[in-house]
Amino acid sequence: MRSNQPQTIYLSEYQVPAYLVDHVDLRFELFEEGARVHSTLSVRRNPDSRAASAPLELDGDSLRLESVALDGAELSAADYEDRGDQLVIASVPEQFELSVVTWIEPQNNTRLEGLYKSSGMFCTQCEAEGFRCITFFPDRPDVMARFRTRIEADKASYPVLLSNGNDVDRGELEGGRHFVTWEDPFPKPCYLFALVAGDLVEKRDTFRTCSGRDIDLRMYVEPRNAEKCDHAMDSLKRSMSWDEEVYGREYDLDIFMIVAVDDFNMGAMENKGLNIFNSSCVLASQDTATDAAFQRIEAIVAHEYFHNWSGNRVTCRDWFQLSLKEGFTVFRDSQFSADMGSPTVKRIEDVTLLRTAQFAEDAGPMAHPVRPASYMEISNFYTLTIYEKGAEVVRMIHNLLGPEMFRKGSDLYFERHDGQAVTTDDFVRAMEDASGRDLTQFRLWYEQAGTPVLNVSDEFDAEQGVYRLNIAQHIPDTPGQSNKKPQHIPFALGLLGSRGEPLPLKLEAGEENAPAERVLELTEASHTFEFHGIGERPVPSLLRHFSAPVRVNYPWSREQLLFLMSHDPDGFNRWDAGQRLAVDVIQSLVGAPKDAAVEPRLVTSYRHLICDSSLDQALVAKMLQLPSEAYLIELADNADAPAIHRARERVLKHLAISLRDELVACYRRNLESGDYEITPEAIARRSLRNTALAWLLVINDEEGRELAVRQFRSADNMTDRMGALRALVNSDYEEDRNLALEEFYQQFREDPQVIEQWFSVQAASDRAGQLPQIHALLEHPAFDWKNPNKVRSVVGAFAGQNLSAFHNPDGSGYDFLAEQVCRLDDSNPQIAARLVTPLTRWRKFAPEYSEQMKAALERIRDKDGLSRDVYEVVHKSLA
Ligand code: 0A1
Ligand code: ZN
Repeated sequence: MRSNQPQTIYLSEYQVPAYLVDHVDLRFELFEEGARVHSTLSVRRNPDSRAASAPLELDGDSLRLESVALDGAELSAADYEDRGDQLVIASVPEQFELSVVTWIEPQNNTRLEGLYKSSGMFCTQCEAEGFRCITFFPDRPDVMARFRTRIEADKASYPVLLSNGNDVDRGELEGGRHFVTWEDPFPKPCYLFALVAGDLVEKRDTFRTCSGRDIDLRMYVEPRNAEKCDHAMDSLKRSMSWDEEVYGREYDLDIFMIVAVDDFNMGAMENKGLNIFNSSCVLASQDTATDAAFQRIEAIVAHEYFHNWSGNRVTCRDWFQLSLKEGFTVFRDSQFSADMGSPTVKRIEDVTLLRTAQFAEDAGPMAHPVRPASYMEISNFYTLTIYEKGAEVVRMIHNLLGPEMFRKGSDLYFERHDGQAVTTDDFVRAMEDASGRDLTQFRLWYEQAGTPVLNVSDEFDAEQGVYRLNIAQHIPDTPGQSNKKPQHIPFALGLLGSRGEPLPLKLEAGEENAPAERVLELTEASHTFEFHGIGERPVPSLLRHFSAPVRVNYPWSREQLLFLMSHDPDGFNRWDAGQRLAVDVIQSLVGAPKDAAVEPRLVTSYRHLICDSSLDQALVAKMLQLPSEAYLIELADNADAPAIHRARERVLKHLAISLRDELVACYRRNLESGDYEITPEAIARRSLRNTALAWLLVINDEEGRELAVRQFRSADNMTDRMGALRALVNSDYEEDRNLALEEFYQQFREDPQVIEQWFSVQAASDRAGQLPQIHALLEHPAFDWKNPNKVRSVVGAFAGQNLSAFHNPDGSGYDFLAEQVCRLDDSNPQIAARLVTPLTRWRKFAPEYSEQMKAALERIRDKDGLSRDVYEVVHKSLA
């Protein structure tokens, strides 16, 4: 059994493996009542290991050991020790073959790690430590082996049998069974192993690589999903050609397969040649997927494909290096998405996620560096810090080196480390060696946790014509880290004159041809920069494109923000100025008397955005989104979530009332006439008309109601149908809301991915998602505790998005979450540990909330037999 005695693992204690595995021969006998796994490992002592006579230790988890043989001779129980989580053989030769037979029960595997069943098919999830749930093995990424896998199963129930690499043999067996053998020529860590067996339909396509090889592309899905593959397949082909063009990376096997499964803990998995996806991250049709889902699918398909180089060909030495593959691959997929659509909009989306969720993580009890120094349960470290902040760190290297040097660096990295398991330091060294730049101080981004804070002040010396900018940085303490060193921060900026014109940034008097944008490199605790030849006090445009993942404090006046909203040449900063203004206005109304005035200039600026159709409509669609409650809470101290919710609602209603006619006009102007398209322009049109609808319904506008009902009934795509449904659900039109929800359910009851959306639109709404209604959703026949997507769409959406209900002052929201976490802890600890997150932020909230949140955490802590996953999160949060 899995050990629940949590043990901390330290990077500083890393040792090379004592034994290496060159080859793995696997044979799976799959049955309804379980699976027998025959494994033969070709093992040799690692010449680089100093542990000369170390025992052989193989990891295992929830395995029934049937037999062990060494070089063909069966071992007796006295020759080895089965410790449950390890198989230990004290004495082994220099080189040998070890054969192990284990029995596992995939049909009872609710953790969804290792081999399990989902909707009747067998599938695997081995990252990070799932392979040990299949057979005994040195389950660590620096042991790389060639795999040969034979799968045997009943032919009628499981006609499709897949694993990594190429299929090299197949045939019939007695009793209606059959087999297929797969061989993967590339050595890989066992976390990249995959197996699928099921009754699936196959969709095929091909891709011709830059060197003229034809790659067989195959998607495997349940028959009912056969029509939902085109978007993922097109995204895959776009990713393959983008990676050739931008990174010079060609695909290496002859086959590339994607499988969709309904029960999956995460989004998708990059197993070599056989990517496995959560159905919600790969299946799409106009009728069932929103624009956001189409874009997410394109990004995730690209992400998993890009891992073939950044992760598979060059992998991680140990799990502390996780961001080596994840940070780099997220950076690559965000570059790809920017190239496929609107770069500014993509940047806004990435930064919104980073500032709302990663900054909160970095300021909370689970804060850790991009390269953590310790962990208890590695599954808890698939975090926004590893992924999103890790990507920002790579983005900063890209910006410091410039695109050409960065490409030289990535070429060198891939060439130097192909087939190896390496560290983030190896990545940075390749960048240094290719570019000649010294990134010694930059490496602190990998070592120090916490979001740097930049305090910026300025002064204008009219006499000298000098504008001075003072920038001081400090990094807040985080668990186990204090007194941090200054980091190397690229800080992009521009200065605007009073007519909005960009001013040349002369760092020395008389400098010729000075640029209008510069990237200042901050390396000290504080700097002062002088800009010469400035005739009047300029408006600074700071941290353009969000050039570093930091918080900037500068005493903006509302006047300056309004000015930047309409004049900043950097689209990202135009949006950011709008966000800062809206934050300022909302914050000033938190706890204010009911009749306190809403800043009239906010209305004027939004009117301008709504009415001026010459503006970039994709940017306008983003600028009209008010900062989320989650972001406002992240920015607050002693947060009072219901008060923040009320203040935000007040601003929203005020804007909607003041701009009512403009909203109706905007809705009509953006009505679709032609066919459904997923271009940035069409997405912006749908976003604008659905925002207009949502705002109109917030103020119970009768015309808005009619438009919403009509759109709901006549929509030819899910974005519009969901836009109308969400607007009705968040309105006071209770009858229309219930009718729409019922109609929607009846129309899509057979489609689990759509029903997930139906659950979450209710659970996230303060109207439809109060606790009694949430309980009703959990009792709904379509709800399933074993399906992580359903759990996320009800429990996760309630605690993560329906913030005024979750933070009900009576504490009922916290009790509810604690109860669901305890319930899930036994069946799926990974999901349970992720669900705890909202409670871990207890220190952020005002005492009347935080005390009750803490008490809920303590109840979870006291549960009998708590999993290691939840133990780590809860104990660190209470420490
Ligand atoms: N490597 C995958 C994500 C992933 C991570 C962990 C998993 O199980 C604990 C599953 C998938 C990716 O980055 O896409
Ligand atoms: Zn990844």
